[in-house]
Amino acid sequence: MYRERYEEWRHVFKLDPDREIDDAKLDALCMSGTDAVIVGGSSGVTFEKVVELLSRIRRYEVPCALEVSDLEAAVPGFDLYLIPMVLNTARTEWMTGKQIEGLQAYGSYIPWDSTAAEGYLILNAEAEAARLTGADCGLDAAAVLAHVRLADRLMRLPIVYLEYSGTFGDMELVRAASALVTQARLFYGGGIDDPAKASAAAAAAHTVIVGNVIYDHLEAALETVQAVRDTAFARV
Ligand code: 1GP
Repeated sequence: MYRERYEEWRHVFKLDPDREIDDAKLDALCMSGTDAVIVGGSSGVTFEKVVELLSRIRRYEVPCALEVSDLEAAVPGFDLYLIPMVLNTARTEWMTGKQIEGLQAYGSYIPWDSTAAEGYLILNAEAEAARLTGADCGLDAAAVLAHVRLADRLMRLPIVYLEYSGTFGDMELVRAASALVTQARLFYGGGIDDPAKASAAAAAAHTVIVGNVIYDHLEAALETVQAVRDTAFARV
């Protein structure tokens, strides 16, 4: 089932198909000991770019997931498909609209055993994803936690993703969200650019996602793997 594919993940690298990465760097990432690679990005993601990146990652054993943000770029052959549903936007196309379009077009072909929805909360107003989706990033802690309950309890989404892409988030809030979920796995992503931040996020969330620093400072990105490995999730 789909949950088995990610329930042990603690550290994940997220690669953007719209950004270049050379073979040596990709080799270092895929051989780093990370639990998985997610392919995903907010803009400029095309079928061709996703196919190209997948075929390069497939030289390695590391599990590879596709975060489907654009129907045109839904490429077969991944171990897991993650479908974001943005919970903190009034623009319903990002919550259910694009998903329904996808189901109408490809409903019979979707590999349900390897497909999971992510209840997405975008919390950095400067992030490309926030601009694109019109996310309300001004939520206070109580509102964030209400969204987490909406995802975990009411909607029973298997993953809740606190997305601070581009900035390091509020770890106290992440910890509170992790404490609240009952069946969902809590993903955290945003601004992890050194081992200390990776470790703090790993204590607060079930799974930490490392993105941008891959392109800015590969050595620091690689160091986050061990930092997460050395950190226990701190149950509260
Ligand atoms: C982006 O959550 C990921 O979707 C990781 O964020 O790029 O800031 O590391 P960063």
